[in-house]
This record gives sequence, C-alpha cells and structure tokens, in this order.
Amino acid sequence: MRIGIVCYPTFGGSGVVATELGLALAEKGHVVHFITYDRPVRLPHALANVFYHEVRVSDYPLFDYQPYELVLSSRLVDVVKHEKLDLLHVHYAIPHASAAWMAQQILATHGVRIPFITTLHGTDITLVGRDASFEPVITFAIERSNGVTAVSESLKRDTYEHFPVKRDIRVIPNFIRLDRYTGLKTESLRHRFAPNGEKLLVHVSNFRPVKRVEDLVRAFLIVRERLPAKLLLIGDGPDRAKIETLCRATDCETITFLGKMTAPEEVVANCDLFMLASETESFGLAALEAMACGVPVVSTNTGGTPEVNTDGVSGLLNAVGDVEGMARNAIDILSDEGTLARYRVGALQEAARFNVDRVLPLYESLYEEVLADMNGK
Ligand code: GMT
Repeated sequence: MRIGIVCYPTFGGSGVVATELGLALAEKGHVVHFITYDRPVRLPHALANVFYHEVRVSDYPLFDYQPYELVLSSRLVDVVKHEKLDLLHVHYAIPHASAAWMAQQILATHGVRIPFITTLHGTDITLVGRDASFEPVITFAIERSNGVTAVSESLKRDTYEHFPVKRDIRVIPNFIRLDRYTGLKTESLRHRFAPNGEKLLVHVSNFRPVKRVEDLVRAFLIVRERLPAKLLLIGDGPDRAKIETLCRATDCETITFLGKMTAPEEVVANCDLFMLASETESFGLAALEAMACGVPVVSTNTGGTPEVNTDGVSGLLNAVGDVEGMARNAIDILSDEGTLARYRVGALQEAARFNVDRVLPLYESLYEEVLADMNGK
C-alpha cells in the first residue's frame, strides 16, 4: 500500500506515534510518505520505503496569520497525485483532518479518489478542540473522515461527549517497539546522576500547564525527605521557567533539567520511577515508554492513563492534584528493593500489551476496510 502520513513533526506524542507507525509500515513493505512542515524529530534519514515532503508556508506580509491549512491541502493534492498514494492517515484533528478533507474534494475533481483516516490523539479533543470556535470544523472533519481512530477508550468517550459526532470511532491504542527499549542500562549514567546510590525519579513532557509538573516536583520534595533521591526533568515548554524558579527556591542539588531529547529512553531506562501528574492525558505515551524500559510509573488516574498504567502492577495511580498521595506511592515503590523489582517486572509485562506486533495489524485492517469501502467492495 502507498500511504501518506500527516502529523506534527515536534516532540509531542502524536508526532512520535505517527513516525513510529510510518516506520513500522515501511518495514512491512508499505511505501510511506510523510507530509509535514518539518522533518519529524524521530524520523531517521535514508530508510527504504520512507519519503519526506515538506509543507513550506511562505511568509507574505499581507497575512497576519499564514494559511498553513491551505498549503497543506495543496501539498496533499500534489503528493497524492504524483506519488499515486492509496490512502492518507492524518494524526491530530486540528487542522489535519479538515485539510485532508479539502484535498480529497479537490482530488475528486481531478478524477482521483482517496480515503483519509483521522487519528484523534487527545488535546485535539480534550483541550484545543473544546474551544467553541473549532467545534463545527472538527465535528465536520470527523464525520467526513473515511475512518476515525482514538488512542484510548477514554478519548473515544470524550469525543462523543464534547462533539455532536454520531459515526463509529475505533480505539487503536498507541504502541511501542519493545525491542528498542532493551539494553539501554549504563552504569555511567547512573553514576553521573546518582553517584551515591540515590533513587532516580524522572519525568518527560512538554511542560505545558496540563502536565502539572509542579505537582510532581512537590511530590518529589516529600520523597526526598524520606530517602536519598534525585529527579531528572526531560523536555521543555511554557511552564519550565516557573518550575525552574520553584526548584531554585527549594533545591537545585537534587533536581536536574535535561531539556529536549530525541531519545529520552536512554535516560529513562536508567531511572527507578517515572512520574506523571497530568490534569488530563488521553493515553500517556511517555509513561508507556518508561514501562517499556522496565520503569514503574506513579501517575494521575485521569483520561486514558489507567488504560496504560495498571494500578498495583506497572505502578500506582492518584487523583489529580494529590501531591501527598503521589509521594506516598513513590516511597512505597522505592523504599523496598523487592517491591521495586516486582513493579519493574509488572511495567514490562503491561508494556508488552502495546507492542507493535499487536497494534500494527489493527491499523492495517482498518486501511484495508476503508479502501474496500471506497471501492464499493
Ligand atoms: O501531551 C501533549 O500535550 C501532546 C499531545 C500530542 O499531540 O502529541 O499528546 C497527546 O497525544 C499523545 C499521543 O497519542 C498521548 O500519549 C498524550 O496523552 C496526549 N496528551 C494529552 O492528552 C494531554
């Protein structure tokens, strides 16, 4: 099959999943064309069956806002026609689903029929999408997509709750390639960050308000009172300066900011516990990546997170904002080596539910169904 993938090329989970999906499809012999405004951060160069098309928006002085969606639609028309694509798969509804619909309509006038699938990732529905100014377009684009998937049961429920959508939405969870997360332990990294055998806690995110990074830092400060521990913060975003100020005021010795990383798992795999304090999280890919490294997770119990982090097996869950509870759970896991070892095994075992070999066929079947529908079979 010849597939076009549209996604955000940044560090966000939706772009990571879209990239990994494209790579896995290419490995199985499909031809994959990424159509994005920048090269996806996790997309390696020069791979068989993988192509990249940049969507370049010119900076005309007339526009206060550049018409990205129109340029994307035009690029999709061009790539679909010239690369003879069979199907488009767009990740994140805004504005990719409506851009794909427009491209589909234009292509029809050229005698080209192509279906598009929209994967809803989370904030396109739960945060950005709930903005009333987007609602009519998102509802329309979801209804007109030839297939729609959501990354968790929770996100599927949220979509029906917040949008007047009637159509079927299929849950296909995010996935990881388990083999990519093995063999990443290095003594040198532990020695660098925890030279005296401290427990290493870690968090990865885009430091947006929805991640409530302050909660997990405050939980860590309680943990540190009870056992020798360090906290590594990976990623960057709008709340980083605020969190840095908090850390400087309380403790700069045990908290380290590592900034954005293209392969955070190289650090995460050497840690003892992953912390996620999000207000809402449709899935929690960063938590799944930690579990795939055999690192247990203390997270909030919001959105789709409980579908990923199984309470009492791969980690422990708390209500949003329950800082003391998060600290208590972290201490429970970390203060006994037997308990930590049990959670490590549990994390790996639960991560295996989301291995690529289980999830990729779900996308491939959907592609086949959608193509058969379009061809009237
Ligand atoms: O978490 C973000 O703010 C980024 C966003 C994205 O589009 O990359 O993440 C969403 O999609 C991820 C991949 O499906 C999910 O793992 C995240 O849980 C989801 N984020 C939220 O729901 C807040």
